[in-house]
Amino acid sequence: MTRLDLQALPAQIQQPSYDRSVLKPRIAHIGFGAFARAHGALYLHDTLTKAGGDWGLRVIELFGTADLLDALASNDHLYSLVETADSGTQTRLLGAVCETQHVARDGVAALIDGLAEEQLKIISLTVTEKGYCVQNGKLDLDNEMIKKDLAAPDTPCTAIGLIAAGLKKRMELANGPISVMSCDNLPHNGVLCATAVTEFAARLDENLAVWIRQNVSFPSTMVDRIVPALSDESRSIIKEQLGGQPDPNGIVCEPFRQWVIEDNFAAGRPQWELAGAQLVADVAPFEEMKLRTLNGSHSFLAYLGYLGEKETISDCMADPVYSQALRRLMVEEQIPTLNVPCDVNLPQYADMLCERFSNSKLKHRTWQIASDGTQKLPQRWLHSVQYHLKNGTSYRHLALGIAGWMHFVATYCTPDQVKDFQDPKRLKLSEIAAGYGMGSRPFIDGLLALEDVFPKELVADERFRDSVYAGFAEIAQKGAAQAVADLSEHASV
Ligand code: CS2
Repeated sequence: MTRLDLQALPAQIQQPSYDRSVLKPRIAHIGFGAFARAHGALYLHDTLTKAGGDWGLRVIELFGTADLLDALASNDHLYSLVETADSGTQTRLLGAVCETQHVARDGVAALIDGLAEEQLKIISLTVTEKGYCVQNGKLDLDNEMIKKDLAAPDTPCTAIGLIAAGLKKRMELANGPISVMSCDNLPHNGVLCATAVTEFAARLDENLAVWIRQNVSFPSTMVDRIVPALSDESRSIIKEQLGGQPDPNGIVCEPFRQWVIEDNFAAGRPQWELAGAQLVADVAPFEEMKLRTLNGSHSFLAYLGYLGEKETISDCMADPVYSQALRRLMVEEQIPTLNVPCDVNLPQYADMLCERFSNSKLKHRTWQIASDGTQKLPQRWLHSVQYHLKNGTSYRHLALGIAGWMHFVATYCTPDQVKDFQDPKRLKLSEIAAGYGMGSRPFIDGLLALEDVFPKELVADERFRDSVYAGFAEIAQKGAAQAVADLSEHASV
């Protein structure tokens, strides 16, 4: 395994200045993908830089192979973070991780034991929307992995099953309270995570569910940083930054970051505010703002951009047709639906998002963001559509976005491509796509009948169905790029 030669790194690369020998795993993070490496782990690193202390991070992976974690361990858990924008690039080595666990390497029993350790005070997770196995606000008992975990709770394969097993052991050992903190892009992610874990636990043992209610807090958070999946191009940027040394755990992201955390920790927390995190009583308005404006815009550009042959978000932003449509989506259709604290300046927030999306160094692929649409659409678009239907206001950008998603499904979720299509409901989607002719109303109706994506009362509204049919027909006739261009022909509301 290649080790980073710290002495040979270029002098400008900052290395951790705090005493890493005292770090203990006091936070266990499940899902150490690109985002977690560039976000939570950095906040902790910066907190340790300011205040020292022993809040170390154990990172846990439930899928894939242990290669990356092995490489991390052999580098004394150090890895590089490259923050890049058109205005410049900065690279540093992060040092908050002090332990790794991979289910395939260490065995699930070790992971469960680890979550029960008394010194551990927080379990955090980035497992994407689908990782919570929740449907319509409840634990999805039809989910195959949940069924499997409920039948064999000592060998869980889901994050929810693992957390429940760890909490059970913790209760049995009387090792005290703990917090479970979701860091995924879901509204009320703390409540959702609490629901999934507690409902799972209640099916195993009612006493465990009671213990969880009394001893475990589930703070909600709003997390934000654009971190594209690692590509060959980003690997070369990392290597170049490190003076020619590769770092398999290195990561490239934008300079911006934000973390709003509900200050509700059952067993203490690091002083993340020293690293710029906002600790608040209610995260909901921040979550809603970010999900609808940032993520909602991302999904709009992902589907309509990919269909219009734009490879990355910055390619979309470089095309005035797309960037103008995006601004109108935000200003006319998303911002009016929000209720934010009075010190948040929404027009400024929208300007900043446009600037972030235009970062041409990032190469954030539209195809990547287009993944898992069934998990993303409700919180990014559909709540806003419901607002507009109620108020009689226009939502034509949102309607075109929904139609764009439908075209994307029809085009790329066909039976011969379904295995590469990223969505937990891909089989269902491909059945719908195969069952009806492309562009037919029954195809659109088939998608609208997915009740956990499109709320029944929304689909029952004829105005909504008509707007989606119209958007779909427009894309079919003119292509996505022209349909986006024609959005500007309508008067502003
Ligand atoms: C993106 C997010 O892939 C996606 O769905 O919208 O990962 C986005 O980049 C982050 O939420 C930014 O904080």
